[in-house]
Amino acid sequence: MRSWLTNIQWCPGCGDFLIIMAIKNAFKELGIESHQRVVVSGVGCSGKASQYIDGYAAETLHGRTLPFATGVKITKPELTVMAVWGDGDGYWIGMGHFIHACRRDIDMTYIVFNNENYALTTGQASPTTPLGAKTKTTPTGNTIAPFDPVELAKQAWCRFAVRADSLKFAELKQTIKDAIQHPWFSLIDVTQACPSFKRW
Ligand SMILES: Cc1ncc(C[n+]2csc(CCOP(=O)(O)OP(=O)(O)O)c2C)c(N)n1
Ligand code: SF4
Ligand SMILES: [Mg+2]
Repeated sequence: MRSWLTNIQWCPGCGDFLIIMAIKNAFKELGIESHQRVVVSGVGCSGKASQYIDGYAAETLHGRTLPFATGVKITKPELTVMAVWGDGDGYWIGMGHFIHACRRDIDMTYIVFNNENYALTTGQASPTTPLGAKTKTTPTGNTIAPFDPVELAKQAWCRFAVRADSLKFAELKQTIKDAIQHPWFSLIDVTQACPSFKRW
């Protein structure tokens, strides 16, 4: 059998590796088998995550992960539903879906791979790029203040909204397990390395 690593398309040192290993371990430790779960992703480097995790999967449109995942949960409530996407995907084009998913509070785990840039399209500024950061679209430094997605989720009535760091692997895995077991909507905003474009 071919390893999932055979076709991996991420750069060496990418934080995405750690996040999907934490997800895989969380599923394993909770005893949630591949036929009992679905990972829905968007478009971006992060969007490839759904291809690399065994089980049902869908790589959907940029910004539309949450509506797709919502439809899956409504029609197949017995499945454990996880939505994964990037900061550009989830916090810009998908922002409206994010707020209303918090309000609807349907049971799913929403993990944002937050590398603070649009990585697949080679490093443009995103809604979480820090002030002053130099990117392809902010060559003299970002002048638009980033927002705090965890605080925004709480304002939209999300009862499980936390930040995690992919480098703190054990904590991240435990947070994912807690989020999966939370019977409503949960957000985990995961800080991750992007050695190719995040140089701040
Ligand atoms: C509707 C639409 N708009 C724009 C794009 C181009 N596009 C593909 S990936 C991407 C950025 C992804 O950034 P992010 O969501 O942060 O994911 P990352 O690659 O950083 O993991 C964009 C703008 C697209 N595929 N579809
Ligand atoms: S561009 Fe960045 S986020 Fe994308 S695979 Fe490479 S290191 Fe990872
Ligand atoms: Mg990104």
